[in-house]
Amino acid sequence: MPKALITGITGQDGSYLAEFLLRQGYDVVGMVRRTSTINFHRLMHIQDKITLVNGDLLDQISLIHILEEHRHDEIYNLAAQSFVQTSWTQPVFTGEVTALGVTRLLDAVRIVNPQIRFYQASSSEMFGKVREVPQKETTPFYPRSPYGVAKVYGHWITVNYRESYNLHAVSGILFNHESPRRGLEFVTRKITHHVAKIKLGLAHELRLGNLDSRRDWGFAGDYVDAMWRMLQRDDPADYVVATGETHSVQDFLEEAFGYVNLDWRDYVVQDPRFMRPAEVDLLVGDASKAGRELGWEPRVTFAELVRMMVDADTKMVEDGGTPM
Ligand code: NDP
Ligand code: GDR
Repeated sequence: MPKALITGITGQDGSYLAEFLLRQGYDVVGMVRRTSTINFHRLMHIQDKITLVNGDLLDQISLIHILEEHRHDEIYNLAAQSFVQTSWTQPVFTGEVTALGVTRLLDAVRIVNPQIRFYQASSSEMFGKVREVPQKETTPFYPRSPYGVAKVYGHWITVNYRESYNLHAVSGILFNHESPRRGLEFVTRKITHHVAKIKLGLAHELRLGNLDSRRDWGFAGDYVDAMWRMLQRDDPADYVVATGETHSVQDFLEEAFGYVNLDWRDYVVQDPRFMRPAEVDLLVGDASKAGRELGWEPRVTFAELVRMMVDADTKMVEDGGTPM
């Protein structure tokens, strides 16, 4: 039975990847950091099938101990301070976790067992002020946030450890991917959660920032499959994972409100608090290398994704449940 470690298992992608690896017959170990309240709500349905261990990307000793104790075949490094807006107010912390955290983990791999295959969660945010459209593996980076800058570091240190120490370390440059398990602060989930509350009469407005920015939005469940495929190849390489379609925040609003027969213009208020000091205006990825070499392609369309999220939020709000 292959054994995998997932850092960031309590997050959106971590929960989908854990489910995916369990279906592939893996022994799944998830690293969680110590918190005063338990935040395993995305994992509750599979908690008895996985092993959770304590560790933190800020503490390299904890990483070395985990690798020594569990002897993994694969590591998926999904842990990060992943909210772009917060990276302006906590730039140093973001750098410690999202940039230097990658080095701490890579170096633990080098020390404990350089045979472990390593996946780094790189991001389309690295393209920032885009140098070409669509963006592919060879497109130069121009990050526009402390988060994007930290991810560029994480990306290059992964490439560097592959080239310096011959590690099987790969970097997946994933474009935005969403789901009913997306954090409530990200724009897609913020919209679908508000649509559900407005429809049910529990909210009356939605305050947002820039409605013109365009993103390449896919479904998280499709994207974790690409992560796994990257580690199954004997020849480590980096891949862009995207749908190849781009939509504005306003398109997302139209699709989500329209689905429940409401007009978004009646509810959305633009609020400077949600504007960013520097914006990424347009992202759209070219995932043809992943298609060719990994046999990967996205399955869920933009409209299906929006509807899936609105349906899930409506059910959750109706049931009075806790957000995933
Ligand atoms: P989430 O924000 O949902 O999850 C982040 C995870 O990282 C959480 O489990 C969090 O733990 C954990 N974490 C944060 N800091 C630390 C730390 N110091 N030590 C250990 N764990 C920590 O992110 P997603 O699931 O959306 O994304 C997964 C990864 O992919 C991230 O690296 C993100 O930057 C990257 N990415 C995401 C994209 C997307 O569209 N979703 C696109 C491209 C890249 P806790 O629950 O305790 O906070
Ligand atoms: P992003 O996602 O920054 O692309 O990072 P987010 O959903 O936060 O923003 C997308 C776009 O929507 C605009 N926007 C708002 N965003 C938020 N969060 N809240 C608002 O009220 C709002 N109004 C407008 C933003 O300005 C932006 O243009 C995500 C994260 O998952 C990263 O970790 C990941 O690396 C990238 O996607 C790819």
